Amino acid sequence: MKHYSILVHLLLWAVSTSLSAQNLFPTPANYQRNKGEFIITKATKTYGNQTYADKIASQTSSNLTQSNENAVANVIAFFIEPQLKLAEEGYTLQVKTDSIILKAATEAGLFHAKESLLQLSRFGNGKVKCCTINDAPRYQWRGFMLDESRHFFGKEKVKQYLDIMASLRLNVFHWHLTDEPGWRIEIKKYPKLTQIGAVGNYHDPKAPATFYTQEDIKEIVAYAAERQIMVVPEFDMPGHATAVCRAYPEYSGGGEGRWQHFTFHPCREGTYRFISDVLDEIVSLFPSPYIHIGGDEVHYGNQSWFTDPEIQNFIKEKKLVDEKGLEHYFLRRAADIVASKGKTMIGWDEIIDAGISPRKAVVMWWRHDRQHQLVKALENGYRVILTPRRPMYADFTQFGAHKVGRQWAGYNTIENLYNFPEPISHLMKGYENQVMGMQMSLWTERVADFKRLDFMVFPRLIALAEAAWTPEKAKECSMFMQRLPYFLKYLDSMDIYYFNPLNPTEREEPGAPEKEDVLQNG
Ligand code: TNX
Repeated sequence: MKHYSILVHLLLWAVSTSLSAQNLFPTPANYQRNKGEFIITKATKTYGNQTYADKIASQTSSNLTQSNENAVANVIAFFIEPQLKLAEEGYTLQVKTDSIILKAATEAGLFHAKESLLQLSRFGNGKVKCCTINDAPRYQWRGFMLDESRHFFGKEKVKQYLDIMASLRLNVFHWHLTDEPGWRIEIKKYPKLTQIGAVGNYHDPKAPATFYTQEDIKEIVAYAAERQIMVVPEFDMPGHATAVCRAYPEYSGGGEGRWQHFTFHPCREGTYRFISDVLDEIVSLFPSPYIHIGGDEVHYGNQSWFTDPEIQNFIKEKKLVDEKGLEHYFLRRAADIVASKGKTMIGWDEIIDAGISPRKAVVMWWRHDRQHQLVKALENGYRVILTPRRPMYADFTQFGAHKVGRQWAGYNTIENLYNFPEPISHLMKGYENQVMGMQMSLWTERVADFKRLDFMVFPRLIALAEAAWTPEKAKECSMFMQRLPYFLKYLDSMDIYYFNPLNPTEREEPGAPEKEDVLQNG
């Protein structure tokens, strides 16, 4: 009988140990539950051992959820100790009944520790169970991409998403600011980019100009940096350049019908000067070491490259063989321009074939149906970020009955995102060090308002955050789905209109303005 009760006790302890990890998104690498709890009250003191730690301490103190129970005087202390042997961005969090100690070797690590503590306090209603956490991310690149060319959402919405990203320990905001319907960033040297290029959106080509001023950009970049998030801008070229070429037709590479002005003119020096000038302003606004230059889907709109005598002569003179060779020439020039400004370029997986040195470029793998492109990128020495359409594109639907959004031999459920990248880890065997991480990407052809934006992003972004942070051995999808309501409640407090996979018919699927869907599966 005695043995039996010890066994029951042990079992209950084991269950409570794993369940009590429930209040953290993403699940930490190591969590150990200890006896007792720390009660946060008005009297709880916070302090830090140096300037940044002190700043984090005071931010925490104003954001903690307090319990209405009493507690003995207790303290929360933040330490930056550069000599600590912790992974970059790693941290430890020790909760005892009378103290909580958070430690990291870097500012990013301490910031993540703080966000963990805020979640523990929020989801525990001011009571934090005693525990020891040793945490560090699986991947250094944990990203979210938002396309604001197809539809524009503005500063306040972006800030709200940055807040949520910070809570989820996501650290890269990839900002797709230029594409066919609109150019969304003020460039002082080329005012027509915003006077003309910013007019219109995906469903209404005459919509009034919407864009970010340089002051707005600085504000967002600073807001993100405060939250340990890097903002990586994308200036898409040589395709998806329609908005630029409408404003400055002298740089247009032609194109036909619907694809008129889709590409840059690939053999005029003026084009490269223009790109370099624009990048000068972009580089001065974004401290990120990376600049995304797109490079995708050129074949949609380069019809004139095949017929224009100037372009055909250029191909012959430069011995580029054909239009593909010309595309690769363009990409090499773009890579050199970016490198000349001290930055590393990122490009979609088309760039692998352009002969750019892997020291100069990082590849975003997006064509899930072309796994060989991923393998080739790795074999050729490129660093890679994983954002394959399946399961990482949030413009795909997430539930069988949903009608608005993309599908391609299925759709992207929250579980699909959570379980990534395990289904393809065999492709990356031996090249793990070149895999920087992954991101969920939201294209907004069919997303025109906040309601639908929220619905497509959440809660899949929470699953992405855990997939990118938590080591494989600590990932468990069923447990994640059980814990999910805690975070959904937090999203409620921010008025986020999320899809609830635990009760899929609870809310209506928001629609999008009608327009013939011209997306191709290129
Ligand atoms: C492909 S992903 C694109 C985008 C579209 C998206 C829609 C990529 C590099 N190009 O221009 O918005 O599909 O899913």
